[in-house]
Amino acid sequence: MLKGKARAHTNIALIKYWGKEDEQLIIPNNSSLSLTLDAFYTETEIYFDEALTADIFYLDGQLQDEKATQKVSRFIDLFRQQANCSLFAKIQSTNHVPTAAGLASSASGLAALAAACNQALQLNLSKQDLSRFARKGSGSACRSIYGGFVEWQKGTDDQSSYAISVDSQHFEDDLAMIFIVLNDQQKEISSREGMKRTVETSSFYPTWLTEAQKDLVAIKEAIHQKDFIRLGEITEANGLKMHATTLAAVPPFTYWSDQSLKAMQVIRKIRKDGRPCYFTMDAGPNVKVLCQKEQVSQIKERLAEHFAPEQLIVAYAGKGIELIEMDV
Ligand code: 2P0
Repeated sequence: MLKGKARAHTNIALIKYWGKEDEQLIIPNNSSLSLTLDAFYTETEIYFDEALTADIFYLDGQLQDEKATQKVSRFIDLFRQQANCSLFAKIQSTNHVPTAAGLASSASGLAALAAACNQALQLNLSKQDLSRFARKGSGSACRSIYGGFVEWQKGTDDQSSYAISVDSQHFEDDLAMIFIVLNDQQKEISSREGMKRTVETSSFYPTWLTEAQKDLVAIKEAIHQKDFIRLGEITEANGLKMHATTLAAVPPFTYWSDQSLKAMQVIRKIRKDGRPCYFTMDAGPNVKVLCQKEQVSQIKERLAEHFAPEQLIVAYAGKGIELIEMDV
């Protein structure tokens, strides 16, 4: 039996990945930049075993159906091919999320699975190759290989599209992200479906691509200078531009709910009152607030005037993938 176990943390993009050049290989149309966080992570163990006659996949202790298992099987096939291995596998994956708030992430899940496969099949893949493999499971997963600030360089093909660690002189250690959990959205459009529709139909999409490129250059400069205000301004503006593309899609859609808009207003007000904080959103209604570590308790106190304590989750910069020793 071959076995491996790994942990990966989720990441939140400050410069968003939005749209694919190649849907099969998951080559993005724009480079992105994220912060890996400590509060949400996935631990995955995998056993390749001669005794198995099919792959079996448990998520949070629950045996998964054929559709979910097939998705995981196809991803593991990439590693089986590389290792010339034909064994079936048992996969046990656990998402560690502070509340049952729908924050489980494909980024940490696919990154942990990639690292577990790498260990079990003794492939000795470099971080760069592991990032390439994780990318083919879910784009944002390629960034969860590393801790702190991470840039996914879009590249042009399978070999050249991967994430790298951004040298920040530990700037990330000064930062925090407060999650405002809002589960009031009516209908989910997956990010995969949302970005596809935007690429194909949104008249704003070409502008998004030129703006994302400029924002990436500017945010790397802000990180280099450890300029929090600039970092926050670019983050907030870039997220808004991504979300603007969905309004010009055909048919139009938005991930924002009335509660998301309320959260944005509250954050602007806190900022106006002299506490620097900036929001960003992904393919759902939750709002994430980027702030400095030293300001977390005051900002959280202000947010608590509008949101219940269980809706507010504080995260700090997190680590990249870690291998975990197995007892058996
Ligand atoms: C991001 N998102 O950069 C962007 C911003 C959502 C909004 O990456 O299709 O699950 O598996 O590559 O990585 C979420 O999309 O999509 C995402 P696929 P993924 O974080």
